[in-house]
Amino acid sequence: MASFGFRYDYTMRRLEEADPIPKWLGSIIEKVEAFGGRGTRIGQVLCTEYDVGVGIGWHRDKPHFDRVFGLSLGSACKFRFRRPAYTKWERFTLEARPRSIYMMSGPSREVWEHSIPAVEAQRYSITFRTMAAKS
Ligand SMILES: O=C(O)CCC(=O)C(=O)O
Repeated sequence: MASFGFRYDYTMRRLEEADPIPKWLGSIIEKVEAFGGRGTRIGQVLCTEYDVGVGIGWHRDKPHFDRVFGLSLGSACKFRFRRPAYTKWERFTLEARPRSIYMMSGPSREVWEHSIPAVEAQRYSITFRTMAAKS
């Protein structure tokens, strides 16, 4: 896992500056920003490798970030969402195909949690985040 721009320090529970976003990501970021529409400025990038059997548990991304874009590479994965619905969970699963991108914004960021079950084949993701406005 490698963070660029900023990284969230789980021990200090705060955002820290990380290495600058590498130049080779520049043309991909341009495409992500175009996909995000006017005013989209990516401030943080996270590159993640999922070995066979590795996934990620239920969570929402930190509030320091606003929108999250995820580029899937390698194998496909089930990108699961859940939100509380009375005594149960309402669920939704997105098939994140290789070379596809998803965007999480609004309720998918702030209300729904997401997780990825253990992958059956190597997967990589590059996630791109815009920064939340400082309050
Ligand atoms: O690998 C991904 O596409 C998403 C990873 C994730 O859940 C996250 O960065 O919050």
